[in-house]
Amino acid sequence: MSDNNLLSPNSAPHSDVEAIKSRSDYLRGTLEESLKDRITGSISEDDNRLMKFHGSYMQDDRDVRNERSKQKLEPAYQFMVRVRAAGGIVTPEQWLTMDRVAQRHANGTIRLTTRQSFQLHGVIKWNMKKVIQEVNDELLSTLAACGDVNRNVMCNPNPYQSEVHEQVYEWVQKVSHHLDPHTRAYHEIWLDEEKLVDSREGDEQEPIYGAVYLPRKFKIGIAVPPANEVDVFSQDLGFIAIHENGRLLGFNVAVGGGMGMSHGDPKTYPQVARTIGFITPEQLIEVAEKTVTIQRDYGDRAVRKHARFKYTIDDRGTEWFIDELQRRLGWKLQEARSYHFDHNGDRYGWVKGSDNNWHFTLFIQNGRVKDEDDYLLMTGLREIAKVHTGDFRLTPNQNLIIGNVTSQKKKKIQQLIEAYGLTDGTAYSALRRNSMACVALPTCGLAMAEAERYLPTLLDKLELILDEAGLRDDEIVIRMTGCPNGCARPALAEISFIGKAPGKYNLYLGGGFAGNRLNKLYRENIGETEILNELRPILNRYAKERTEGEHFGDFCIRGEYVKEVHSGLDFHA
Ligand code: SRM
Ligand code: SF4
Repeated sequence: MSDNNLLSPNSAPHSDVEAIKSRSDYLRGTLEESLKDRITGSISEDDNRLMKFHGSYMQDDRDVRNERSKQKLEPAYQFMVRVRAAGGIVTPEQWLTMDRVAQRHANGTIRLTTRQSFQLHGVIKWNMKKVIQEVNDELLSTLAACGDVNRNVMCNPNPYQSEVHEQVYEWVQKVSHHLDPHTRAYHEIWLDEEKLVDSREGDEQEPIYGAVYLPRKFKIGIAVPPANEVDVFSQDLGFIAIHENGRLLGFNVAVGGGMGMSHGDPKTYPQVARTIGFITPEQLIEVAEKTVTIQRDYGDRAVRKHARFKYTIDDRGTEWFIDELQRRLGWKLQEARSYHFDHNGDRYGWVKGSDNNWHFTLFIQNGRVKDEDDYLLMTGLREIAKVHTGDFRLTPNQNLIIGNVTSQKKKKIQQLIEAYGLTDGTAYSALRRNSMACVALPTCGLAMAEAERYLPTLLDKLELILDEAGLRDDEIVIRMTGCPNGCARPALAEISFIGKAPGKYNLYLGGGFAGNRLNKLYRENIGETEILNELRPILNRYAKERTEGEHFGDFCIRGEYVKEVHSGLDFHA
């Protein structure tokens, strides 16, 4: 669409959230008072909006919602706390802190997220300050983990291409830091730091975001080909590292991806980012900053459902964006370079980096780190953290890498892995190893169906079909979310389920194996029996008729189960 006749969406009346941000005094609102209020375990709706920028959401335990309502009790209010770590890399000490905080102040589990962050669930209001302080004491932060700002910057987690990975990670940290909010509110409210600025006197400034921040969340990810674990085309702004013989030459730039949509609203859709050119490493920060400011100025502040960067780009056109970006930069992008992605899943088990350090990728079912009677995952990781001298790396597929293990330390770590039976997933089907599910029930207020708690059971049943078809070791990417917001990036999976109602899912097929193509709706609103009945014949036919190296998603298109989707604009067509 040409931009000539298009008014800035900002000329329409702004949404309520814009008003809350605007009067919040750089994210302060009445949060401090709300946290001190002893009458309720909740905070006000306005403060809850602001709380997101500080890295937390108020939730209630949906498993007990009806029961509590019958007993005329207020919902079981609790808070989810999200802790950011650029590129998902943390030290063993930071891991131990997350473990301790989870045991003492949350529900005793740690959730590794699809954006390489940590989530704690079940923190009560009275413990919020303690949690955030302990996290900050270990040099981690929750600021900007949520909210209308740049979120955790993602990066390929597996440093097997050590030199180039190190160079890329440096840029990940720099861009993440560059886009951090400047407000002192976080330090004052949570860390009891002195009020150094008088925001009312205009001393406080957000040089990149401005006083009302962005119209909506913004996400950046950097991929190092041939691996695309970060699903770079799902990002608002994606960078694809172009490297040669261990040297980073620069990045291809891709813009306007995103996964969220709403059921029954075709104006909302998932989209893949479009590649617009190549830049040198030194140009990355400037490109990121200018892109963010374009979205700040042109993103829709009236309708939040239409406020993501992908709609700004689709409404005005990629050419418009390139012109505006180059105008703000004062220089031109180079032509995009060639590269190749061959997967978006994790490489499990031990891998040796080109610097001779070792990295062990563990399979963590749907990212939930907890102890169960027969599997002491959380304890095992704690014991490893106590002796580990390398790092831990959260993967975008909700798994965990015990990273940078020296040859000398490898034996000790391997002993602990064996002592606790920690699994690299080899005992499971390749389908399960390539699976992800979002949190959904009981904590997510937007969930329409189960995801994390149900996908393992569905996989048990699908594995029987795979065994019959001889597909147990064939890699197929499968994802499930409890609603169409797309937190496990389901629109990029070869098979995906998006929750519609309790026990009911839409089934999508045909995504690209390396995260490079959207899938398409195949069946709507079906339960488990229908899911198994629908997938059995397709998997059997795939086993018999696939061509050499053909992936399941490609087969679903060749076999005419679904049409190929080239752009989110065709997703519902
Ligand atoms: Fe998400 C909202 C969990 C990654 C798209 N997401 C939520 C909330 C906070 C629900 C809410 O608004 O009340 C969920 C909290 C559930 C809970 O109880 O913990 C939630 N999102 C998650 C996590 C934890 C899923 C997981 O299982 O790992 C991921 C945390 C990421 C992080 O560490 O920062 C998570 N969310 C994503 C992703 C994937 C990604 O970023 O790579 C997406 C799709 C990509 C994208 O943004 O387009 C995603 N989440 C959403 C959306 C839809 C946004 C949209 O464009 O419409 C919402 C709803 C919203 O923002 O209004 C949402
Ligand atoms: Fe909640 Fe929906 Fe995200 Fe799942 S996809 S965590 S149900 S918002």
